[in-house]
Amino acid sequence: MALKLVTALAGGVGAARFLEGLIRVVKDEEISVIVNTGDDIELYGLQISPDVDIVIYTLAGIVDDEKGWGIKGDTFHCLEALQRYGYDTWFMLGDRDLATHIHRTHLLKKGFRLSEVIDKERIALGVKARIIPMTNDKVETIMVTDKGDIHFQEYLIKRKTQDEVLKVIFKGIEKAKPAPGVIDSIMKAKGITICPSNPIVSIGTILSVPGIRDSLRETKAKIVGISPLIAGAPVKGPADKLMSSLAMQLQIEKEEVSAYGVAKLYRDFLDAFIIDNLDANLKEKIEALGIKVIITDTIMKGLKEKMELAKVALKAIGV
Ligand code: FO1
Repeated sequence: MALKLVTALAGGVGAARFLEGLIRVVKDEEISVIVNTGDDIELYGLQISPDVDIVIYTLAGIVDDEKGWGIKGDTFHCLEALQRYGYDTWFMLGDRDLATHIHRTHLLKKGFRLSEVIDKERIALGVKARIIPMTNDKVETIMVTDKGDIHFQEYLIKRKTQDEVLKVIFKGIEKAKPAPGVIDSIMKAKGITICPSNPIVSIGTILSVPGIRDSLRETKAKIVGISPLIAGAPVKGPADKLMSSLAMQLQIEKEEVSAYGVAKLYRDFLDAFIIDNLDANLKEKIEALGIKVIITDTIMKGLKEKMELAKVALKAIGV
């Protein structure tokens, strides 16, 4: 594999927004993105990889900017028709988006591996950055809740995070192998960024694939994280809620549901951590973990802010 300059670990919307800035300040061919696939779900016989699609659609410039997922201007005729057949259509699959899932499922059935399918998808959509799933094996993020075991997408979208989460299981993770290129892109990168994604069900899932966390500890590349929490809350998603419910297992205190708590979860491999101006008071505490802290504006309102944040991250890893 040709050496890439920057490798990013990514979940969905937050990561994609950061990467939109990154591809504008470093050549996109020089970027490898390792994406969470624990959120993947099969619906209507189709294989859906939401985080991968969010990253690819965003970098291809076709994402629905407002929602952060799906395709800009998409229609939902197919879903409406499925509803008439009696399907519970809680997962909003647009007509154009469905083409991606049909294509992916078709190729997987023909025997291509997920990483090969994703490579074809990003090339067809004109994305030059390399997009790699964390694994080609099936891993499912299951929320163990007071109402039973629920797939992550069902917990997030259908049930709107209303259930109390007792535990998170990454079903299949013990046997999962990093996809081709994952370990190499960590070991051979000049620098690594941990995108502002959910530390439990996005980055946490990637880190749980056997071998990935060890390679982050071993690589000579500098590693910078961007806090997904600002003043204790995420821009999007249930990161704070999950950190609070799972505090004991994560070995953090409930009061540590903050950029500090996230830094603690990554302390064994992080060189530097970017936190928001609003969290400047956490600097000393995080530095006491042995992590360099950079304080800046991390709210990515527009392209300018995304590029500024990417520049700060690149400086931190010496690229
Ligand atoms: N997120 C929602 O909040 N509601 C949806 O109906 C929904 C559908 C959807 C379809 C395709 C896709 O690629 C993503 C979709 N997402 C939807 C986003 C996604 O479920 C989550 O944001 C991520 O999995 C969390 O990273």
